[in-house]
Amino acid sequence: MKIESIELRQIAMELVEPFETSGWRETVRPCIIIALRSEGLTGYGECVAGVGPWYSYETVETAWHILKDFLIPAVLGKDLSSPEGLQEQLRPIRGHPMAKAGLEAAFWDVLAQTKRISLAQLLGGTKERIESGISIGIQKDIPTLLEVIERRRAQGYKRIKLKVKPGWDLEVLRAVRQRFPNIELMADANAAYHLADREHLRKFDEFGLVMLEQPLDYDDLIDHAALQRELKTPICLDESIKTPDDARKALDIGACRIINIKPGRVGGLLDAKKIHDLCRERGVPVWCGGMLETGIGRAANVAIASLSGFTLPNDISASARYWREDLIEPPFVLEPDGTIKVPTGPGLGVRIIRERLERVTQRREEFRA
Ligand code: OSB
Ligand code: MG
Repeated sequence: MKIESIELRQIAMELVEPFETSGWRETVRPCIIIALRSEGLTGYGECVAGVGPWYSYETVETAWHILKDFLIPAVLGKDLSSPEGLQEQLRPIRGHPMAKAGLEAAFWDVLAQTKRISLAQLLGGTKERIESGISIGIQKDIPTLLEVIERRRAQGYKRIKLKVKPGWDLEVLRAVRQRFPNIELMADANAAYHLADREHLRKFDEFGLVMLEQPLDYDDLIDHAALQRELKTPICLDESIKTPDDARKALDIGACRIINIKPGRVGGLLDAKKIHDLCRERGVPVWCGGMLETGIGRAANVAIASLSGFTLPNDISASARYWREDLIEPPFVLEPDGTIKVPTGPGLGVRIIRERLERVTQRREEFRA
């Protein structure tokens, strides 16, 4: 498969409601959409780097630079037949997993299209539907949060994830548990605490959370292992797991009991699958996290979440949870049983709405072999 051309588009999409975590607040979601052409087909990938270096060090600007000046020159005009082959070309370039993952995703889409199978099939997915959960940002007060949860439950979201931070945690969880004693509930701190907060974090155990996501530093494994020894609640790592080796080390030292897999964070679907395979071997549950993706990135997440080891609900909600108009057709919708259907058409299995993509494009550049 000769890579004939690659197009980068920086887009900006307005979120239907702001999204706030322990460390940042987003109202508009910029990202880079990568279109890769080969053998008369076009594959699409989404690079999830955003406005600023808050979740990780990557931003739209760094990703554009790395794609344009390093990743694209490394693969343009090359004849590559597998994601392993693509990864090999990118190996000399260190870091920048989100930039790599966006490019790799476009390649996976074309590859699946040439084989006339869905991306889910190509990845080895077996599920026809994936379980959908929702991540609810920090709200202005507790009554507002309770209303939001009520509304989301009514829409069919079964698993609720709450963003927490010091000052928006125990009291909030207590109120939520009082109102919803039996819901599947979890919390995500986005690295807002320190090991010195261990006494405070032990109090999370009283809420029966299915997991506590990334309580400590974004680069840490060691302190998480110490914390996990003291908590009943399973720790799930997000930010700290950047490679399959990180996942192996985390499991070896007991830094977590669950892993959130995000293709963007780990450099692509190939390494996301490797982490899935490792966790499955070791009996560790995984689920697919989200980065507020448009339908393009969402479709790739749905595909990887169709693998059998993704046994916990994913941060993959319906298109309407994020966008007034998604970039794809049909949009992802929540089924009455709280799941999302895995597309069966070739590649991503969704149609990209070119006019909408054009409308949200802020910068575009094309590279030809
Ligand atoms: O930590 O999981 C996270 C969104 C942006 C960056 C980081 C995270 C999140 C979410 C929302 O929690 C996931 C989603 O619904 O896409
Ligand atoms: Mg997280």
